[in-house]
Amino acid sequence: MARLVIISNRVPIPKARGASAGGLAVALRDLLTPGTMWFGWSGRLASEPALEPAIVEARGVTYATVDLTSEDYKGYYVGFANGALWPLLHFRLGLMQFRREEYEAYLAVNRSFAASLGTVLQPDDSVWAHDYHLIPFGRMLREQGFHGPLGFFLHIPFAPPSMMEALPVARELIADLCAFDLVGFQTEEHARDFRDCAQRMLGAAVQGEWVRLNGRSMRAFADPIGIDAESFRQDAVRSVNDKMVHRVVGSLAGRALAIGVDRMDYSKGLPQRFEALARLLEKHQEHRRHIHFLQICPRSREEVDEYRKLRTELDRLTGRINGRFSDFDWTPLRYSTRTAPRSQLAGLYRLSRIGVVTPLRDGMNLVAKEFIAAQPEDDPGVLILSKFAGAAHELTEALIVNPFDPDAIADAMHVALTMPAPERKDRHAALVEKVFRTTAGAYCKNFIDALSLVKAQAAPPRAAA
Ligand code: GDG
Repeated sequence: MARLVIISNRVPIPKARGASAGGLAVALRDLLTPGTMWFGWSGRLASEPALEPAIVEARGVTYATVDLTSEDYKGYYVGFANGALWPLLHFRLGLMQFRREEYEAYLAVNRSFAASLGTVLQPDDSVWAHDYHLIPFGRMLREQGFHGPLGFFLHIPFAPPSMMEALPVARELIADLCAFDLVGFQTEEHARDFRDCAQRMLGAAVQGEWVRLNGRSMRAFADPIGIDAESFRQDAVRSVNDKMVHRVVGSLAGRALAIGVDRMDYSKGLPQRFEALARLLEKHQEHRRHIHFLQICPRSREEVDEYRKLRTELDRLTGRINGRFSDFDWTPLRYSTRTAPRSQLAGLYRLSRIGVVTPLRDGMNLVAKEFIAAQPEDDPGVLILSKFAGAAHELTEALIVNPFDPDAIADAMHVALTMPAPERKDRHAALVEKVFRTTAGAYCKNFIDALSLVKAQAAPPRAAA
């Protein structure tokens, strides 16, 4: 295929200090072969951003970035993307704040991204845009006369028509998605919800994965994201030599470790999870003094009010639970808002008897896959997984729970703590096989293969309607 140009909100230039801990940078690492370009926001604010992107070359990859003004950042990123789209697509209508001027800023930033990219784009490039910040980007690039293959992947869930209707500009956004040639979702459920929206809200014709609107066809399909399972496993094995991991082993004094790792986000079900620990210690008192729960929870999006509120709530819950159950030499809940280095994280997963992954709604959730890849095969831990994470569609041998039900999570923790080794090994073997099959590399290859075929496939007579 011709040169690949990746577009995302943030561009993780190698060695940038304070690089994001988010899932996207981790998952796309495999795509960065020499010749590729990655375009997006630099992460910097400027009073008058230049049209032409700043270029950095690293290991054969070109990183092209533009700055934003602080007004654009507030309207586009804090406002429409994270104040309206993120809650809506995570089924939290009550948290959605729609302001028309923020939507206008979102459109304006997408338009200026398309104009900036236009200065370095070549006609035979293939373009792959990522995530909810960039839904109108494809249409805008088309309006500038770009005719090459144009793909989009949504990392977060999609919502059914009954929920999408609540967003006053939903029709515009769904039409924008139809301007891409290929749109990927984490699960078939999300892809189907999108096709239903196109059909019911715009009158598009849908046949299988194909959507036809205003005389052009596009494909909406499921392409579940994964991790680089082998390198993660190796990091986990090597981490036995890490000093911090050693210190944690010492501090456990033979007690079981349960671990949660999440950006601090209201979609991750953290208060319910903390509550579940309290229920476990109430209902199954034999586990008192025998378990430590470690929640690693890097702070995130603190410009958005709801995230600050969540932090206050978690601080309060931590104090309440530890105040109630701690002994002078034992604290049940360890909670850190620091970002752990990746190798330490892998080591901490490996030590853990339970991985607790209980988002209220999640596109995929890579932590679930990382936990599985990191476990020792001869004595593996148990994954507790929300039925509303995309990962639950694949990782069916985990203990699947309803994340809104702290008692159910507590019961699953009890089952995990008492599960006999043969059952743990059987479940783990099945899960490992899946995590090593649906890797980040497989995800990228699926998408790129589909993108290279989509224009030919969309031509009549194979197109729907
Ligand atoms: C979005 C979607 C989808 C977390 N804390 C630390 C740390 N992390 C890493 C994890 C994992 C990544 O961040 C988080 O990825 P998730 O998939 O769990 O969640 P989101 O950030 O919400 O990502 C999600 C994903 O995009 C990919 O498509 O799965 O559904 O919401 O890799 O390990 N990494 C380090 N230290 C930390 O403290 N090093």
